[in-house]
Amino acid sequence: MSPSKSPFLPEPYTASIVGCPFSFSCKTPFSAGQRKAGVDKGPIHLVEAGLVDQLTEIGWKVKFDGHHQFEEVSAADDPQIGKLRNPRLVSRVTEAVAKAVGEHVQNGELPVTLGGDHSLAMGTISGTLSKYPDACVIWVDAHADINTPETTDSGNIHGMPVSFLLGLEGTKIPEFSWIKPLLTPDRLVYIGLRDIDDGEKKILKEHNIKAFSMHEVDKYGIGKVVELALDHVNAKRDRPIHLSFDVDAMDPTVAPSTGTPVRGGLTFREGHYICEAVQETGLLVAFDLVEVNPSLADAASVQATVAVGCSLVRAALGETLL
Ligand SMILES: [Mn+2]
Repeated sequence: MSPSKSPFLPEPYTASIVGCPFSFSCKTPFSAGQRKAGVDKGPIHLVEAGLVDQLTEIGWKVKFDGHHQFEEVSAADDPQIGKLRNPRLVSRVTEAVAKAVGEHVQNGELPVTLGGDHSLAMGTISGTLSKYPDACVIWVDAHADINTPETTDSGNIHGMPVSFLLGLEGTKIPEFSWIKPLLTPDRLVYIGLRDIDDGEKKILKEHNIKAFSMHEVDKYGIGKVVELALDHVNAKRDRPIHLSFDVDAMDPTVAPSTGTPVRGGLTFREGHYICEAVQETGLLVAFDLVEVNPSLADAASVQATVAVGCSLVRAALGETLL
């Protein structure tokens, strides 16, 4: 019951919880005046469920200074840029998250970011790359989140963070110029995909991005998939790893309370295995658990999703079964 030896983190191992109770998604198109970003209580629920004590029990020093406070940008001051919805708000919040995560990694801490929607990864991964520019990213998700401002249908930025991190065509938007596109396609790998837009499929192919969909999880088993994923982004097992885990990668029967559930997802054990195997490498330097959204289901489903969320974080930080 303790974290693996890390070549990157000084002892005592310290986890810093970055709680981001915010969601920028808009389900239906509406005019700028009516637009409203939603508060997403997922991170608050995870902390209230005892996550800080749980991580302390498995050997971490845990820092948690309360949930992240967000700057307000009124909808009237934040009209669409092209198709992008809430662009200034998302940019400002994710830039602040990048700063917070960047400070934690500079301090030798492992940031555990709880979200909130996956646009937050623009911030978390930028923060990680500010200290570890050669870090690789394992993105566990039902969705690829790699639309560009040009390929997106919805305009929701939570479907685009990866394209900004890679600096793909169409992402050079002045409001997001703070993002340094340090990530390269060869240092990114997906696990769990099953709901990919046509435009995204094209991007994955064009940039030769390695992705293990649920088809490969079925075909090879999760053990082999994680090994192949690590071989791809981290062949020598010497690069820092940023694990960005969208709870919607899990099957909706396991984690029902999330913004965009897609059936046919990871089982409880498959999700945990990914976290355990990454932890075993000793190379984890940052972890995101996002899209736990308790406003979207009945009380029992919310409780189940929050419990799975806490359990995945524990697995990523070194809770072992034996
Ligand atoms: Mn996602």
